[in-house]
Amino acid sequence: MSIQRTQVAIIGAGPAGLLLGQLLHRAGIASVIVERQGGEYVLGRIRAGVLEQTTCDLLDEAGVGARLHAEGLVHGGIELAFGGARHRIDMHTLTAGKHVTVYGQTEVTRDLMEARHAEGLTTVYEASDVALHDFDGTHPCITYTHGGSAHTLHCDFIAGCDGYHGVSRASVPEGALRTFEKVYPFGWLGILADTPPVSHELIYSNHARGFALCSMRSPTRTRYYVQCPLEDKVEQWSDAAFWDELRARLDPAAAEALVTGPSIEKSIAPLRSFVAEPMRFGRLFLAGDAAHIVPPTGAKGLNLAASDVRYLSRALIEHYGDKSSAGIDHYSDACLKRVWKAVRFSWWFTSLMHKFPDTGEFGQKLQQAELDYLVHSRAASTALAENYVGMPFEAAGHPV
Ligand code: RFL
Ligand code: PHB
Repeated sequence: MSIQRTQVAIIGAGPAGLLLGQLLHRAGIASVIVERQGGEYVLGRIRAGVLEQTTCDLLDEAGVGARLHAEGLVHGGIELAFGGARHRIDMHTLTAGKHVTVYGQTEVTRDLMEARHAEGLTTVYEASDVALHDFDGTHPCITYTHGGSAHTLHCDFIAGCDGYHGVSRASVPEGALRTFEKVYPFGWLGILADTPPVSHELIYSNHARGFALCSMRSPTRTRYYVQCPLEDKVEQWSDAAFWDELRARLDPAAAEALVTGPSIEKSIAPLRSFVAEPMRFGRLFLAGDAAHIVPPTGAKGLNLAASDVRYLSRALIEHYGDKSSAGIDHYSDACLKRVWKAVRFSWWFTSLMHKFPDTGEFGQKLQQAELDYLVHSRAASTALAENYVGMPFEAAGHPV
């Protein structure tokens, strides 16, 4: 049995936990990260690929932006495919010069892990039975099992960065939490392949057979998705079946240009919108997927995790530096304002682009009318572009 102490105990070594640890370290605040899985397992999860400018800025602030700037692909637009043609949304022009960067979550996680390792900071991988205690008082702690023995970590604060299925949100007493949820009646089947991207920008396709997305990780590695029934199992989908289905959902020019190859990874993700309120309980803060989930259509999941971490790191730095609790007290409200904007955008974009089993031809006609309006109205295109590149933060740290 070992007993240790740190300032901030972080549960979860995903992008939220690692980024928080790095930002705190640079401000001289000590943290220990406790993670259920091994490091290689965390790196093996293929997830998000699009970073907002504010996320890139935060990675710079954390001192891990070098490879992102060298290898990240700057995108000033996206393409919407429907009715057999593609239409470009020029985000760069519509948002007065903003863009997104295509850089995989795996790479973000790797950069953060390496920086943490280089600084000699503690991450406990393969920790089991993590439990949170006394976060409603002034002396919280967490307990866990590692290497067959029991450990207690005393701390000032606990950051619950342990994702949707984590222990942190589940530790909050019933009745203290309100949850809001929408489950979508389909999933995304995704594959990763070493093939050149079909287009130099992302293609979001609305098709009578269902939604498709052509994304990428580099000029030689693609990440493609097709909407699939929730019941589908990954084993049912051969590579050939995936490529046929993707090709069928693209406009003729893209279908013709599509280069196929063996998949490196293939997985199915369900789509869900979920928010837990509030995001703070005494000395416990929830951040990232532990507090909220969005369907991936708007590419907001990872960016929201970064935005929570931005607020939380600033709040804790203010607490230790200025002895002020203003940031801590404002944390939940500040995050949730931004979270709900991303939840709305992701829901809207999902609703516009997917085939819904229950809305029938009427629903499809409405989607076609809205898509046509969207690509021909500067006002509507601007609303999409503004949300896609990410909402700005106000100077005072409060979201617009
Ligand atoms: P993560 O990445 O889930 O990390 C949480 C970490 O906590 C660990 N953990 C525990 N550790 C200790 N004790 C416990 N009891 C624990 N329980 C869990 C986990 O092992 C894990 O390492 O959450 P974080 O850091 O908040 O980051 C959020 C992002 O990962 C997430 O928002 C995005 O990846 C969402 N998402 C996508 N977002 C996009 O923007 N574009 C995408 O294409 C996209 N695809 C996805 C996704 C999320 C998926 N999930 C969660 C199933 C595809 C999938 C499959
Ligand atoms: C991805 O590259 O994995 C990706 C890109 C954009 C999205 C979702 C996923 O909206």
